[in-house]
Amino acid sequence: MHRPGWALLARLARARPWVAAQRRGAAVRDEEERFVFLEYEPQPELEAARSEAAAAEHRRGPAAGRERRAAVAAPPGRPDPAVPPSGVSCSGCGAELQCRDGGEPGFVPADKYRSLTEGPEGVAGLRGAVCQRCWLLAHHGRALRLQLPPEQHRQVVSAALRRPSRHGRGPLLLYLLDVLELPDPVLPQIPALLDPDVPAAGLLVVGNKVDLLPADSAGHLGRLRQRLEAACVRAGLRRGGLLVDVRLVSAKTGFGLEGLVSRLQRSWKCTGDVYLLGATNSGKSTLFNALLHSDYCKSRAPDVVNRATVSPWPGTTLNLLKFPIINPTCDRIFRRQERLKEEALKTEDQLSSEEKRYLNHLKKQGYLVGRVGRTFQRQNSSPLIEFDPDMLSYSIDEDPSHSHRKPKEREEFTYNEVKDARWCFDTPGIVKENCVLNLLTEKEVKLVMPTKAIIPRTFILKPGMVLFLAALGRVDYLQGEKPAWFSVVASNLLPVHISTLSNADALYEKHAGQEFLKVPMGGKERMKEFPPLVPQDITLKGVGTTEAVADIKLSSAGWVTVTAHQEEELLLRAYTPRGTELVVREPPLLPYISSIRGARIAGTAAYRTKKPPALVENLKTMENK
Ligand SMILES: Nc1nc2c(ncn2[C@@H]2O[C@H](COP(=O)(O)OP(=O)(O)OP(=O)(O)O)[C@@H](O)[C@H]2O)c(=O)[nH]1
Ligand SMILES: [Mg+2]
Repeated sequence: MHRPGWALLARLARARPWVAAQRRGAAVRDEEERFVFLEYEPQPELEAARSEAAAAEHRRGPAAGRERRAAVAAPPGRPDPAVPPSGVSCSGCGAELQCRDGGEPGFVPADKYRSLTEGPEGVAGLRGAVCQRCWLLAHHGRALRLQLPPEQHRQVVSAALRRPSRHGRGPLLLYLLDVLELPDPVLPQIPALLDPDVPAAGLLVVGNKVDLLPADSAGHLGRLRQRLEAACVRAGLRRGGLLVDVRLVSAKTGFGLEGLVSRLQRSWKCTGDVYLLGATNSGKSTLFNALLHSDYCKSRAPDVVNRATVSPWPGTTLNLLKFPIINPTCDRIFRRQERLKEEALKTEDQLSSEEKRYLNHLKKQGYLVGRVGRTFQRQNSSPLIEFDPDMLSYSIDEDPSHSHRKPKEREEFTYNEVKDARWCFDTPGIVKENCVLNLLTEKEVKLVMPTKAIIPRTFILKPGMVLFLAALGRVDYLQGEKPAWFSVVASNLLPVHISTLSNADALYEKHAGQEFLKVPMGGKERMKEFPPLVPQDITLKGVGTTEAVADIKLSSAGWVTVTAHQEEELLLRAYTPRGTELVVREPPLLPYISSIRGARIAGTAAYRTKKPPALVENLKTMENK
């Protein structure tokens, strides 16, 4: 499969990011080119996980994808079918805890279940516990195949929104979407989820994960906001006055969250319940956790309510989770404003070493970072959210199948604290149909879902050249007069290959399922069950060499932004796996993305990559964007 000398080139690539592409490109010009850059090399733990998965796949032999997912992490604990369901919810995913059936949501191994319920409290002893699935997701990053059917997710959400309004006011809907997924396929479905007899008080659409996208020019956030507004208009949400605002945030790095809290407190105070809605994986639980550690919740809530389970695997949350919202009295708003003013005057140097460390950690993760503090908190609590949402999504630290220890004593809300409380609810995501993630195994999902700031990769292609994004997407440049620029915006862990029309089919045939194209993984057997790539012809007219004309979105695997000479007509053919959606996004999300590049790598179609620096809001050093 590999040419002689490949190992040496890979080593060189680690030493100097661009060398592999350069040397290999020079050697095999007119054949396929593989672009390996230092920043695209998997992290050691991911690589270890990948090899472990590959070895396991190999040992296991042929199996249907769905079975394979289940087999990856078979539940180790024993069930006891005689014990009735508990009526207590898992604090990570919301499913009802039970020990009857290891294949159903909310399962806790029977031994563990008994140890938690044998005290005087009975089943109440389960409060604060998590199911085995949440435990495996959080501690081992393993996904049990315990997803609800897509229709059930929708029913849970719809039933919650149709509950009679409690405080004489309908709920506020906080619809969260992943900006990388624009146009969000679930956004137009919101009206159908609502009951005309329980009118919502308003809809706030929040574009999440902005930390992943580099600023392609000044004002890029303003443009992203416009794209978000346009998506809302297309989804018919401007009609009827339901939509009140659109905002951009990063639930993971905190960017925009203080602004969101202020907006919520200003407009809704504490008049009704708030529901976090959205497609699976849009980041609802990550936002729930961030708000739980902000000025938005009652000061004791973080001591009583556990963090929701967060994972890159779609369909993590299975039922409602909630925390009580604080009443933003005049005094509280005043104290909060004072804190925000004080914090905005600080420079990075004035932060504590702990804060600095945490900030630097976030700056490595994303391009946009925000500091989320707490004004109303108990003395012993920490002033900042200090957790990595991917690694420490909740705090249960024992193995539910083996430990008999009870979790540490939990605090409870008093009657007065909850009797008139308004709640913020996390909800199960609405499943995206035609999404490539639905076809992938858990290891593959981890490579495809971008977790760190995306570094754009730009190539200059002539007609007759082909670009592969792993084995999940392909773009052929069929006809045009001049070369055009193709910028890949996708997880840094997915490889990009450049080939020619005459070699492309053979390349895919030979390497799909193998390490060379990386995803899917599992060799020929895996590819037997994986849908073939299907083509769609696209014609575009260039608008200039600095501004892109369109994004070709290859389902949820990422997209390719095309920049071409003005008036230049291009005929392209783009491919995604059968059953997944290919979208041509015009205008593109980041029209100037091709400018984020270094010098051309001699003898290849690639440019060196550039990673713009991260920006921190609420700090004196933050540039005004
Ligand atoms: N970079 C980045 N990643 C995020 C952000 N928000 C969430 N994620 C990641 O996206 C993945 C899904 O996050 P969740 O919070 O579990 O998403 P969800 O909407 O609750 O998903 P379901 O429960 O499946 O509906 C996780 O890997 C998160 O770490 C964000 O603002 N930026
Ligand atoms: Mg969730």
